[in-house]
Parts: sequence; C-alpha cells; structure tokens
Amino acid sequence: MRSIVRFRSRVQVRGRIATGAVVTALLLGVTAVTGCSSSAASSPSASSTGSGAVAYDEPVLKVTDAYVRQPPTAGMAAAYLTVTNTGRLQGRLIGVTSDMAGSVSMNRTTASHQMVSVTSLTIPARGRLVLRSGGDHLMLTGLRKKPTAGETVTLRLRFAASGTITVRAPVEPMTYQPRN
Ligand SMILES: [Cu+2]
Repeated sequence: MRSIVRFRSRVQVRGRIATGAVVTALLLGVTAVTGCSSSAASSPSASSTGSGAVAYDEPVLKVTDAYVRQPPTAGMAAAYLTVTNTGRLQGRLIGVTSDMAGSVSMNRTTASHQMVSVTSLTIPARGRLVLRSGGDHLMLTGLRKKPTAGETVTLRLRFAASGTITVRAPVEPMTYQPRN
C-alpha cells in the first residue's frame, strides 16, 4: 500500500527562504551519527522537475512511496519516501515524528558514505526530495517494538511554512526493492 497525501500550503512564503540561510542551517545542524547502517549500493538521486502542474508561489508538496524497511533488530529502523514539490518555492522538511519511535532523525549520506544527522532537508522548487536506501533517509530510534513486514508506521512530516503531512508507511521485508 502506497501512502499518498496531497497538501497545499496555506501560508504565502514569497521569496522568504534564502538559499544561503538554508545552507547555514544545514551546516550548523550537522552532527555525527554512529551505529547507523545502510546498503552500500548508492545511486544518484534523480531530481526531476514536475511539468504541466499548476504553479503556485509557495511549496506544494506531495509525499509518495513511503516505507519502513524491517530492521534486523528492534534497535533502529530506516524509513524512505519521496516528496514532490510542484510549487515555485522550495520546501523544507524540518522535523519528523512517529507513533512507533521515540525519535526520528533526518540523515544524509555523504560522498564518503558517512551518515550525518541534519536539521532540515530541502525539496527544490518543481523538484523532488528522494529518500532512498543508500542515500538520504529517516532513522527511527527508541522503537516501541521491532517493525514487522505487513505492519504500518505513521510518520508525521513537519515542513517549514507548509504545515504537517501525515503518511502511513508500510513495513517492507529486508529484501524489498522499491520500483523507483
Ligand atoms: Cu541512518
């Protein structure tokens, strides 16, 4: 089951988000993360631009393809999803919570395959933020129990100037390969 939630921002944020400010926030928020593993296979993120969509002067965000990979232990679990922005302004994911986890961190995978926790992830205007195995991802820690294939995990994604999107992410087996 794919979770699809459409969201239209109610807040006008014309040109208020400066790219420089975002970069600074990312750098300040970077902390080392240990004990975090991901598949070695890394493919470049396809960042496509939406076409034919109505353009708004604000981020217009849609979340698709959310899933949690069943972890080997109840220690932590990784979650993946795609955020598509058909608006004219970039969006920013600034926090995630879950019914299943004590905390959810936003992690980036660096070129040297290091995992760093960041305070926000950017969704480019008319672009996508793709969280995938081997790349940027969400890390659930403090799990109430080990997520098992067939179950569903609720993720609440908080966006700057765009409110919150809630998705119900299915738990997929460790061998799961997403279509995209
Ligand atoms: Cu991680």
